[in-house]
Amino acid sequence: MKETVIDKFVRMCYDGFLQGWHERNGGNLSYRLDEEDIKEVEKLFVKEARHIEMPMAFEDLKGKYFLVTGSGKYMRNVPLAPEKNIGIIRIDDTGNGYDILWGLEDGAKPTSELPTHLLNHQVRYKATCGNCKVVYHAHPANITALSYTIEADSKILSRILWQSETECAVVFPEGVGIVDWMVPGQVGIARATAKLIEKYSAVVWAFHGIFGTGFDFDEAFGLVHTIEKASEIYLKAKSAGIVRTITDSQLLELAEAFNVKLNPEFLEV
Ligand code: 2HA
Ligand code: ZN
Repeated sequence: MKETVIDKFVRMCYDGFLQGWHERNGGNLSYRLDEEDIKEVEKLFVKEARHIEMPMAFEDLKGKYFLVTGSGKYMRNVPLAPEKNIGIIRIDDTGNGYDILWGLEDGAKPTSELPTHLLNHQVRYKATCGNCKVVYHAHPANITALSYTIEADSKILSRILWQSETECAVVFPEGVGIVDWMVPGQVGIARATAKLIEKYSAVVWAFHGIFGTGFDFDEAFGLVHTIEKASEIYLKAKSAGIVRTITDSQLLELAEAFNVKLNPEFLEV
């Protein structure tokens, strides 16, 4: 049977839980629906939608539809009752509010990180010529642990990741951004993240977790998975004692072989 867009969303939520990235109500996911997706789900829309105002306007997202996880909801429970734990919203014509068209039953609201999700969608949409549809926030242990071992510097982080697993430079040749510790769930951290997500497909939140984006669920999940794996390898190698690593000229060889352009600001050759 064909997997619907809601099925794919639910599967990603649970996949993240199985990885151990969603303790309690940690993490959240949003997906921008395209025309085809909307046709698939519009039969589910309620007649009288709940309307909610937001603390800021999202001018470029007016009229866009998003599947989102619910505030305070556990990723672990999403497959048991999608209509209670996730929902579909449509940003209204002012860009300053939204209507809940499906799900988030019993008065539930979208994720507490909605400002960061929507701002990331807005920025990434432009940066990828409309390709980016998924924004994913997770709390993987190794990425978070790694953020305690370095300054909050995107170059330092990106070089560590590129050097920790050969695949990394190919998967994120532009690097990975990092935002220093800030209070989550607020407009300030949303703006700081959006500034970096313009350049990087993923941004680490120091001492907290990561935001990863992608044109589909596989790409966004795979990106976070790759960064988490590289972080794990780095921490293991560091505790065993690093005696050598992938060199910059090897990174360049890799970039040539896989036809990607590494961010020149992060190279030292
Ligand atoms: O609980 O992950 O950042 C949701 C979060 C907040
Ligand atoms: Zn979080």
